[in-house]
Amino acid sequence: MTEQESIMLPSLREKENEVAMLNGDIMEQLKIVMQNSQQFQEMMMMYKCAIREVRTKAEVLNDEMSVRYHRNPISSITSRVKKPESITQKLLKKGLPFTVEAIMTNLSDVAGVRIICEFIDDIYTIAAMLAMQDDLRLIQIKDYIKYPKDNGYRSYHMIVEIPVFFSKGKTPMRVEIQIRTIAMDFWASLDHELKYKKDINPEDEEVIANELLACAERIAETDMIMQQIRMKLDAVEQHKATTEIIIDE
Ligand code: 0O2
Repeated sequence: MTEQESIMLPSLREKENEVAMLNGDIMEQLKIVMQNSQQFQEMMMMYKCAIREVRTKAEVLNDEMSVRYHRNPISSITSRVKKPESITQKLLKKGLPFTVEAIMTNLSDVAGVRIICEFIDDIYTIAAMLAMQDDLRLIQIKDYIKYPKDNGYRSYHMIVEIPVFFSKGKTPMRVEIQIRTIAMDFWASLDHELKYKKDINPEDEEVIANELLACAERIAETDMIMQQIRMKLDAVEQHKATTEIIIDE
């Protein structure tokens, strides 16, 4: 490091801190503005209702399949409305104005539903069953299971538009549906947690990223094996049922 650089660095760092503080202030103020605006509150309520509609659809499918096939393809469902600060960040990133209209037109993940399945094929079954429902408009699919992200992230994402009936009429609302296995969710939760750990130094970060990638691969392998075991068990069950019918006859 040259002498000039060693003098420059602290002041550069100070400037960066100032900018970060300024951004933090803006974020905080925008968050307050958003939370206090009636229009914003109404929009959040509408997204919560849209979430309820999607959750019900998934629960209905799970109930039906549990009666028909004697097992639950869905192990759990969680949902969330994006936090005001995350909405603000996304608007800033996309260079969009802080208006309800900009949010509703441009952001597709304000409402999010996460469906956790037991097996990989359950993901595609549930996704197909949702997609064929005629009140649901499929806007986008991102298949991070067939095409995992470079960091190892795996999940099936759908952006759908669902009509919600309010007192003033019907409003189509966008919801992001993430469908993944228990194992994929376990990995994603840890990965998500690490993103917020700001004090990791760059060398450790690289090592951790590589370890996480290796874990993602092992998890994907385990998911495949679990899937094969279940298919074998299904085949045994099927064979047993057929034999019982023949004996009865
Ligand atoms: P949060 O806190 O879950 O809301 P877009 O929405 O299209 O502008 P993007 O990133 O292209 O943005 O969408 P994408 O790839 O479909 O990812 C959206 C969401 O998927 C993220 O939302 C995460 O929930 C999840 N996700 C995507 N990549 C990763 C990843 O590498 N690790 C983990 N743990 N989750 C991921 P948010 O808004 O980033 O976060």
